[in-house]
Amino acid sequence: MKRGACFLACLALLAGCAGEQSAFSATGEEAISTLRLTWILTIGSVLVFLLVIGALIAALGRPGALRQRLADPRMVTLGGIVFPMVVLAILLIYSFALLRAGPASAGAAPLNIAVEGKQWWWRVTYSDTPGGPVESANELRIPVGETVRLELTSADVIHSFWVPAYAGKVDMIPGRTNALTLKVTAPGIVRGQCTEYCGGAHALMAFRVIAMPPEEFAAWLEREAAPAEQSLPGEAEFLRAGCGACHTVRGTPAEGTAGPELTHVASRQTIGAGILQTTPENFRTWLDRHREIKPGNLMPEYEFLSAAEREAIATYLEALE
Ligand code: HEC
Ligand SMILES: [Cu+2]
Repeated sequence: MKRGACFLACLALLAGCAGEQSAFSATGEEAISTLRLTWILTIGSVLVFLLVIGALIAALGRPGALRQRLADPRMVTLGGIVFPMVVLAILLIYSFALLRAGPASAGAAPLNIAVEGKQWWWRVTYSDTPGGPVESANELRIPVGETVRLELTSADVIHSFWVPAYAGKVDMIPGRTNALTLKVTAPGIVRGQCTEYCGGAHALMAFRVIAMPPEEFAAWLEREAAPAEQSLPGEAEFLRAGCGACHTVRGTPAEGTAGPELTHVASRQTIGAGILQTTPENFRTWLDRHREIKPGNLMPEYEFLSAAEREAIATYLEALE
């Protein structure tokens, strides 16, 4: 009974290892090779452990031919010195080769995307776009099968960029630009998370990475580069409330940069850096209760707005596709 419960508890724990934010569901080249190394090391060390324990049991057992052979000095040299040296040397060389820094595939120029960590969200800039850089936030879209070079920086304190399904984590350090090269092998949506404590809302600083077929990515980027539709209902209320002091909606006078850019916020998957699903309802929830949902975040509260103004602003946000 007790053992059954333990087993179930272990299963529940293991379930946490799979899914959208897991190094065990690797689809990026770097994560795939790291996972392979993990399995080789894990299985290899279990085998060696069993071998040693087996020899120990044999040596402790009744005298016999096997025990005689284990006591042979040559066995000590072979099993105790040569065997570990050979195994460790092979593993060392293999892991050096695996972890060698550099682009996943030389040749074709990588696609450059800048990601800036900020308390407590991510600014994402597609630098190589024909019409000039295109800014977005809290969501990274990349083409499958192409080499993508991320330039990781920080606007304030140290953050760390980690998408377990794609690659190892890289710190974002003020005053430095760290590069991370990604090459993703399959389309899909995975989750990433800040992994360096960066203050109050650190645990609520997540993002999505969406790997898309290259044609879809190109079409998406073209749409993303376009300005927002002009004079949408609620635009006037949005501007009057002062949201433009911190947020940009391209094509309108809103040109602030202290908060995430909102030109196409309704076509992103989440609001609040991976915290709320993007739905019409959740734009209202964010406006009304963002301090409750994401304590400490740097957007001011807007309780002084009338219900009608909030409704108009939420309707506007919803239309920013
Ligand atoms: C003082 C600057 C400031 C002002 C003014 C401001 N915001 Fe924000 N806003 C932020 C910051 C900072 C964030 C990021 C919060 C976080 O996720 O940590 C944010 C996040 C958001 C988000 C979520 C975006 C995303 O991609 O996650 C929306 C939507 C939003 N603000 C709408 C508004 C609206 C509407 C107004 C006006 C009523 C407004 N903001 C006024 C700073 C501001
Ligand atoms: Cu953090």
